[in-house]
Amino acid sequence: MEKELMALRDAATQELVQANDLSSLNELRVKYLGKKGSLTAILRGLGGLSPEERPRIGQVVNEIREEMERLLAEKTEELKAVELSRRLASERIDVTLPGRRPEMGHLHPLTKTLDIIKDTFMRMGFEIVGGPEVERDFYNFEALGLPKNHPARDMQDSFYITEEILLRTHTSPVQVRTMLAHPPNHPIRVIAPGKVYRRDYDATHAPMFQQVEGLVVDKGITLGDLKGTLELFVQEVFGKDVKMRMRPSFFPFTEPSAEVDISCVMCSGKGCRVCKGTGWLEILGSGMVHPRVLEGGNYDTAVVSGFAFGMGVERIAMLLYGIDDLRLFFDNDLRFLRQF
Ligand code: 2NM
Repeated sequence: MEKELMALRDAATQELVQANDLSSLNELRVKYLGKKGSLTAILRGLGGLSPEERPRIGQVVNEIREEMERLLAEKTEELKAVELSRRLASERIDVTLPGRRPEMGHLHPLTKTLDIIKDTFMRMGFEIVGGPEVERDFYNFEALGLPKNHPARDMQDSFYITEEILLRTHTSPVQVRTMLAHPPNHPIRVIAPGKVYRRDYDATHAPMFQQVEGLVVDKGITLGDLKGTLELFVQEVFGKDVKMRMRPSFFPFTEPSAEVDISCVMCSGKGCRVCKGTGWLEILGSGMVHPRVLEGGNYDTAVVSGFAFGMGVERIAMLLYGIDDLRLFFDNDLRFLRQF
Protein backbone atom coordinates (compact mmCIF):
# COMPACT_ATOMS: atom_id res chain seq x y z
CA MET A 1 0.00 0.00 0.00
CA GLU A 2 2.71 2.43 0.94
CA LYS A 3 4.70 1.56 -2.19
CA GLU A 4 1.64 2.24 -4.30
CA LEU A 5 1.24 5.61 -2.64
CA MET A 6 4.88 6.54 -3.20
CA ALA A 7 4.55 5.65 -6.89
CA LEU A 8 1.42 7.79 -7.12
CA ARG A 9 3.22 10.68 -5.43
CA ASP A 10 6.24 10.41 -7.75
CA ALA A 11 4.06 10.27 -10.87
CA ALA A 12 1.97 13.23 -9.76
CA THR A 13 5.01 15.30 -8.82
CA GLN A 14 6.65 14.67 -12.17
CA GLU A 15 3.51 15.58 -14.09
CA LEU A 16 3.13 18.76 -12.04
CA VAL A 17 6.69 19.85 -12.66
CA GLN A 18 6.28 19.30 -16.39
CA ALA A 19 2.96 21.14 -16.71
CA ASN A 20 3.48 24.35 -18.64
CA ASP A 21 0.09 26.02 -18.74
CA LEU A 22 -2.72 26.80 -16.32
CA SER A 23 -5.29 24.53 -17.96
CA SER A 24 -3.12 21.39 -17.74
CA LEU A 25 -2.46 22.28 -14.07
CA ASN A 26 -6.18 22.29 -13.52
CA GLU A 27 -6.55 18.92 -15.24
CA LEU A 28 -3.95 17.49 -12.82
CA ARG A 29 -5.83 18.90 -9.85
CA VAL A 30 -8.94 17.06 -11.03
CA LYS A 31 -7.02 13.88 -11.86
CA TYR A 32 -5.48 13.51 -8.36
CA LEU A 33 -7.41 15.65 -5.90
CA GLY A 34 -10.84 15.96 -7.55
CA LYS A 35 -14.00 14.18 -6.40
CA LYS A 36 -13.15 11.20 -8.59
CA GLY A 37 -9.35 11.70 -8.33
CA SER A 38 -6.98 8.81 -7.45
CA LEU A 39 -5.86 10.19 -4.06
CA THR A 40 -9.47 10.84 -3.06
CA ALA A 41 -10.31 7.26 -4.04
CA ILE A 42 -7.58 5.92 -1.77
CA LEU A 43 -8.77 8.09 1.11
CA ARG A 44 -12.29 6.66 0.64
CA GLY A 45 -10.92 3.11 0.61
CA LEU A 46 -9.24 3.48 4.04
CA GLY A 47 -12.28 1.87 5.64
CA GLY A 48 -11.22 -1.49 4.17
CA LEU A 49 -7.87 -1.45 6.02
CA SER A 50 -7.11 -2.98 9.41
CA PRO A 51 -7.50 -0.64 12.44
CA GLU A 52 -3.68 -0.69 12.98
CA GLU A 53 -2.87 0.30 9.37
CA ARG A 54 -5.64 2.89 8.94
CA PRO A 55 -4.13 5.89 10.88
CA ARG A 56 -0.66 5.42 9.43
CA ILE A 57 -1.79 5.14 5.81
CA GLY A 58 -4.29 7.94 6.35
CA GLN A 59 -1.50 10.18 7.55
CA VAL A 60 0.64 9.38 4.48
CA VAL A 61 -2.26 10.11 2.15
CA ASN A 62 -2.86 13.46 3.88
CA GLU A 63 0.80 14.35 3.66
CA ILE A 64 0.86 13.57 -0.05
CA ARG A 65 -2.28 15.65 -0.59
CA GLU A 66 -0.86 18.63 1.29
CA GLU A 67 2.36 18.46 -0.66
CA MET A 68 0.48 18.28 -3.95
CA GLU A 69 -1.68 21.23 -2.98
CA ARG A 70 1.44 23.23 -2.13
CA LEU A 71 3.08 22.25 -5.42
CA LEU A 72 -0.06 23.14 -7.36
CA ALA A 73 -0.22 26.58 -5.72
CA GLU A 74 3.48 27.23 -6.40
CA LYS A 75 3.21 26.11 -9.99
CA THR A 76 0.08 28.24 -10.52
CA GLU A 77 1.92 31.37 -9.33
CA GLU A 78 4.90 30.51 -11.51
CA LEU A 79 2.79 30.02 -14.66
CA LYS A 80 0.81 33.22 -13.97
CA ALA A 81 4.08 35.14 -13.76
CA VAL A 82 5.27 33.63 -17.02
CA GLU A 83 1.99 34.54 -18.72
CA LEU A 84 2.17 38.13 -17.39
CA SER A 85 5.73 38.71 -18.59
CA ARG A 86 4.85 37.22 -21.98
CA ARG A 87 1.98 39.70 -22.31
CA LEU A 88 4.10 42.58 -21.03
CA ALA A 89 6.70 41.75 -23.65
CA SER A 90 4.30 41.39 -26.58
CA GLU A 91 1.37 43.75 -25.93
CA ARG A 92 1.77 47.47 -26.42
CA ILE A 93 -0.70 50.26 -25.66
CA ASP A 94 -0.17 53.39 -27.72
CA VAL A 95 -1.19 56.15 -25.32
CA THR A 96 -0.71 58.75 -28.08
CA LEU A 97 -3.61 57.35 -30.18
CA PRO A 98 -6.51 59.82 -30.47
CA GLY A 99 -9.62 58.90 -28.45
CA ARG A 100 -12.67 57.30 -30.04
CA ARG A 101 -15.31 59.96 -30.60
CA PRO A 102 -18.84 58.87 -29.63
CA GLU A 103 -21.18 59.05 -32.66
CA MET A 104 -23.35 62.16 -32.42
CA GLY A 105 -26.81 61.93 -33.96
CA HIS A 106 -28.71 64.92 -35.29
CA LEU A 107 -32.18 65.88 -36.47
CA HIS A 108 -33.51 64.64 -39.82
CA PRO A 109 -33.51 67.37 -42.52
CA LEU A 110 -37.34 67.17 -42.67
CA THR A 111 -37.58 67.72 -38.90
CA LYS A 112 -35.23 70.71 -39.18
CA THR A 113 -37.30 72.16 -42.01
CA LEU A 114 -40.56 71.65 -40.12
CA ASP A 115 -39.00 73.28 -37.02
CA ILE A 116 -38.02 76.34 -39.09
CA ILE A 117 -41.53 76.61 -40.60
CA LYS A 118 -43.26 76.20 -37.22
CA ASP A 119 -40.92 78.69 -35.53
CA THR A 120 -41.54 81.28 -38.26
CA PHE A 121 -45.33 81.10 -37.92
CA MET A 122 -45.18 80.94 -34.12
CA ARG A 123 -43.30 84.23 -34.12
CA MET A 124 -46.17 85.68 -36.19
CA GLY A 125 -48.62 84.62 -33.47
CA PHE A 126 -49.89 81.37 -35.02
CA GLU A 127 -50.97 78.47 -32.81
CA ILE A 128 -50.00 74.91 -33.76
CA VAL A 129 -52.89 72.46 -33.97
CA GLY A 130 -53.13 68.74 -34.76
CA GLY A 131 -55.72 66.13 -35.59
CA PRO A 132 -56.19 62.48 -36.62
CA GLU A 133 -54.38 60.95 -39.61
CA VAL A 134 -57.23 58.48 -40.07
CA GLU A 135 -60.06 60.83 -40.95
CA ARG A 136 -63.74 60.91 -41.82
CA ASP A 137 -64.71 61.58 -45.43
CA PHE A 138 -66.80 64.47 -44.07
CA TYR A 139 -63.85 66.45 -42.61
CA ASN A 140 -61.40 65.52 -45.39
CA PHE A 141 -63.68 66.27 -48.38
CA GLU A 142 -67.34 67.10 -47.76
CA ALA A 143 -66.85 70.09 -45.42
CA LEU A 144 -64.27 71.57 -47.81
CA GLY A 145 -66.71 71.75 -50.72
CA LEU A 146 -65.76 68.42 -52.26
CA PRO A 147 -68.93 66.29 -52.33
CA LYS A 148 -68.85 62.64 -53.48
CA ASN A 149 -68.07 62.38 -57.20
CA HIS A 150 -66.60 65.89 -57.26
CA PRO A 151 -63.95 65.82 -60.01
CA ALA A 152 -61.37 67.40 -57.67
CA ARG A 153 -61.35 64.18 -55.61
CA ASP A 154 -59.55 62.57 -58.54
CA MET A 155 -56.64 64.97 -58.01
CA GLN A 156 -55.79 63.24 -54.75
CA ASP A 157 -56.40 59.53 -55.11
CA SER A 158 -56.79 58.35 -51.54
CA PHE A 159 -56.21 55.41 -49.23
CA TYR A 160 -59.68 54.41 -48.05
CA ILE A 161 -60.26 52.35 -44.87
CA THR A 162 -64.00 52.15 -45.51
CA GLU A 163 -66.27 54.26 -47.76
CA GLU A 164 -66.53 56.86 -44.99
CA ILE A 165 -63.04 56.64 -43.43
CA LEU A 166 -59.69 57.30 -45.11
CA LEU A 167 -56.11 58.43 -44.49
CA ARG A 168 -56.29 62.23 -44.69
CA THR A 169 -55.06 63.61 -48.02
CA HIS A 170 -54.23 67.03 -46.54
CA THR A 171 -54.32 68.65 -43.09
CA SER A 172 -57.34 70.83 -43.98
CA PRO A 173 -59.64 68.56 -41.91
CA VAL A 174 -57.71 69.81 -38.85
CA GLN A 175 -58.67 73.38 -39.79
CA VAL A 176 -62.32 72.37 -40.17
CA ARG A 177 -62.20 70.69 -36.74
CA THR A 178 -60.54 73.83 -35.29
CA MET A 179 -63.33 76.07 -36.60
CA LEU A 180 -65.99 73.74 -35.18
CA ALA A 181 -64.20 73.55 -31.81
CA HIS A 182 -64.55 77.32 -31.29
CA PRO A 183 -67.65 79.41 -30.61
CA PRO A 184 -69.14 80.99 -33.78
CA ASN A 185 -67.05 83.84 -35.25
CA HIS A 186 -64.15 83.25 -32.81
CA PRO A 187 -60.91 84.54 -34.40
CA ILE A 188 -58.48 81.83 -35.53
CA ARG A 189 -54.79 81.95 -36.39
CA VAL A 190 -53.40 78.43 -36.66
CA ILE A 191 -51.08 76.18 -38.62
CA ALA A 192 -51.70 72.42 -38.89
CA PRO A 193 -48.51 70.47 -39.57
CA GLY A 194 -48.59 66.70 -40.06
CA LYS A 195 -48.43 63.60 -42.21
CA VAL A 196 -50.80 63.17 -45.14
CA TYR A 197 -51.35 60.29 -47.57
CA ARG A 198 -51.90 60.09 -51.33
CA ARG A 199 -51.53 57.30 -53.86
CA ASP A 200 -48.43 58.58 -55.63
CA TYR A 201 -44.76 57.60 -55.84
CA ASP A 202 -41.99 59.17 -57.94
CA ALA A 203 -39.04 61.58 -57.55
CA THR A 204 -41.32 64.40 -56.38
CA HIS A 205 -44.28 62.48 -54.80
CA ALA A 206 -44.37 59.99 -51.90
CA PRO A 207 -47.44 58.11 -50.63
CA MET A 208 -46.81 59.70 -47.22
CA PHE A 209 -45.54 63.25 -46.94
CA GLN A 210 -45.80 66.17 -44.56
CA GLN A 211 -47.83 69.31 -44.95
CA VAL A 212 -48.22 72.57 -43.15
CA GLU A 213 -51.53 74.31 -43.73
CA GLY A 214 -52.44 77.66 -42.27
CA LEU A 215 -55.79 79.25 -41.50
CA VAL A 216 -56.60 82.79 -40.37
CA VAL A 217 -60.19 83.84 -39.75
CA ASP A 218 -61.23 87.18 -38.26
CA LYS A 219 -63.13 90.39 -39.00
CA GLY A 220 -61.69 92.18 -42.01
CA ILE A 221 -59.09 89.61 -43.16
CA THR A 222 -58.07 90.41 -46.75
CA LEU A 223 -55.94 89.06 -49.56
CA GLY A 224 -53.42 91.73 -48.51
CA ASP A 225 -53.06 89.97 -45.11
CA LEU A 226 -52.46 86.68 -46.93
CA LYS A 227 -49.80 88.23 -49.17
CA GLY A 228 -48.04 90.03 -46.29
CA THR A 229 -48.00 86.90 -44.12
CA LEU A 230 -46.56 84.75 -46.90
CA GLU A 231 -43.98 87.38 -47.87
CA LEU A 232 -42.72 87.45 -44.29
CA PHE A 233 -42.63 83.65 -44.25
CA VAL A 234 -40.64 83.50 -47.51
CA GLN A 235 -38.11 86.08 -46.30
CA GLU A 236 -37.62 84.34 -42.93
CA VAL A 237 -37.15 80.87 -44.45
CA PHE A 238 -35.38 81.57 -47.76
CA GLY A 239 -33.73 84.93 -47.09
CA LYS A 240 -34.40 88.63 -47.62
CA ASP A 241 -33.23 88.64 -51.25
CA VAL A 242 -35.79 86.07 -52.40
CA LYS A 243 -38.76 87.53 -54.30
CA MET A 244 -42.33 86.21 -54.15
CA ARG A 245 -45.18 86.32 -56.64
CA MET A 246 -48.80 85.11 -56.67
CA ARG A 247 -50.53 83.56 -59.71
CA PRO A 248 -54.26 82.95 -60.06
CA SER A 249 -55.18 79.31 -59.47
CA PHE A 250 -58.05 77.10 -58.35
CA PHE A 251 -58.81 75.16 -55.15
CA PRO A 252 -62.31 73.97 -54.26
CA PHE A 253 -62.01 75.42 -50.74
CA THR A 254 -60.74 78.93 -51.58
CA GLU A 255 -61.98 81.79 -53.77
CA PRO A 256 -60.01 83.50 -55.13
CA SER A 257 -57.08 81.06 -55.10
CA ALA A 258 -53.42 81.70 -55.78
CA GLU A 259 -50.29 79.70 -56.41
CA VAL A 260 -47.23 81.21 -54.69
CA ASP A 261 -43.81 81.20 -56.36
CA ILE A 262 -40.41 82.37 -55.12
CA SER A 263 -37.48 83.48 -57.26
CA CYS A 264 -35.28 80.44 -57.93
CA VAL A 265 -32.98 79.77 -54.97
CA MET A 266 -30.47 77.99 -57.24
CA CYS A 267 -29.95 80.71 -59.89
CA SER A 268 -31.43 83.79 -58.14
CA GLY A 269 -34.07 84.03 -60.87
CA LYS A 270 -31.75 83.94 -63.89
CA GLY A 271 -33.17 80.62 -65.13
CA CYS A 272 -31.63 77.16 -64.65
CA ARG A 273 -32.35 73.43 -64.73
CA VAL A 274 -34.11 73.47 -61.33
CA CYS A 275 -36.58 76.24 -62.28
CA LYS A 276 -36.73 74.94 -65.87
CA GLY A 277 -35.48 78.27 -67.17
CA THR A 278 -38.41 80.26 -65.70
CA GLY A 279 -36.52 81.82 -62.77
CA TRP A 280 -39.45 80.88 -60.46
CA LEU A 281 -40.24 77.94 -58.13
CA GLU A 282 -43.72 77.03 -56.93
CA ILE A 283 -43.73 76.61 -53.13
CA LEU A 284 -47.34 76.67 -51.92
CA GLY A 285 -51.02 77.09 -52.67
CA SER A 286 -53.30 79.63 -51.00
CA GLY A 287 -56.48 81.64 -51.17
CA MET A 288 -59.37 83.33 -49.39
CA VAL A 289 -61.40 80.67 -47.58
CA HIS A 290 -64.55 79.88 -49.59
CA PRO A 291 -67.75 81.18 -47.88
CA ARG A 292 -69.22 77.64 -47.94
CA VAL A 293 -66.24 76.33 -45.92
CA LEU A 294 -66.56 79.16 -43.36
CA GLU A 295 -70.29 78.51 -43.04
CA GLY A 296 -69.59 74.81 -42.54
CA GLY A 297 -67.33 75.86 -39.66
CA ASN A 298 -70.18 77.89 -38.06
CA TYR A 299 -68.79 81.26 -39.18
CA ASP A 300 -71.00 84.12 -40.39
CA THR A 301 -69.52 85.32 -43.69
CA ALA A 302 -71.24 88.68 -43.25
CA VAL A 303 -69.00 89.24 -40.18
CA VAL A 304 -65.70 87.44 -40.79
CA SER A 305 -63.45 86.39 -43.65
CA GLY A 306 -60.30 84.30 -43.80
CA PHE A 307 -57.30 83.14 -45.75
CA ALA A 308 -55.67 79.71 -45.94
CA PHE A 309 -52.56 78.19 -47.46
CA GLY A 310 -50.87 74.82 -47.73
CA MET A 311 -47.32 73.67 -48.41
CA GLY A 312 -45.40 70.38 -48.64
CA VAL A 313 -42.58 70.15 -46.09
CA GLU A 314 -40.51 67.84 -48.34
CA ARG A 315 -40.70 70.35 -51.19
CA ILE A 316 -39.56 73.22 -48.93
CA ALA A 317 -36.70 71.04 -47.60
CA MET A 318 -35.63 70.10 -51.16
CA LEU A 319 -35.39 73.79 -52.12
CA LEU A 320 -33.72 74.76 -48.82
CA TYR A 321 -31.02 72.08 -49.06
CA GLY A 322 -30.78 71.59 -52.86
CA ILE A 323 -32.08 68.00 -52.92
CA ASP A 324 -33.42 66.69 -56.24
CA ASP A 325 -35.12 63.42 -55.22
CA LEU A 326 -37.69 63.35 -52.42
CA ARG A 327 -37.27 59.57 -51.91
CA LEU A 328 -33.86 60.29 -50.30
CA PHE A 329 -35.72 61.57 -47.22
CA PHE A 330 -37.23 58.15 -46.61
CA ASP A 331 -34.35 55.77 -47.55
CA ASN A 332 -32.53 56.26 -44.22
CA ASP A 333 -29.17 56.14 -46.01
CA LEU A 334 -26.64 57.59 -43.52
CA ARG A 335 -24.40 58.81 -46.38
CA PHE A 336 -27.29 61.15 -47.28
CA LEU A 337 -28.47 62.02 -43.78
CA ARG A 338 -24.96 62.86 -42.46
CA GLN A 339 -24.80 65.81 -44.88
CA PHE A 340 -27.35 67.84 -42.90
C1 2NM B 1 -54.02 74.71 -49.76
C2 2NM B 1 -54.31 75.73 -50.67
C3 2NM B 1 -55.34 76.63 -50.38
C4 2NM B 1 -56.57 75.28 -47.12
C5 2NM B 1 -57.89 75.56 -46.94
C6 2NM B 1 -58.18 75.22 -45.65
C7 2NM B 1 -59.45 75.32 -44.93
F1 2NM B 1 -59.60 74.30 -44.11
F2 2NM B 1 -59.47 76.42 -44.24
F3 2NM B 1 -60.44 75.34 -45.80
N1 2NM B 1 -57.07 74.74 -45.11
N2 2NM B 1 -56.08 74.78 -46.02
C8 2NM B 1 -55.78 75.45 -48.35
C9 2NM B 1 -56.06 76.47 -49.20
C10 2NM B 1 -54.76 74.59 -48.61
O1 2NM B 1 -53.04 73.78 -49.97
C11 2NM B 1 -52.34 73.76 -51.16
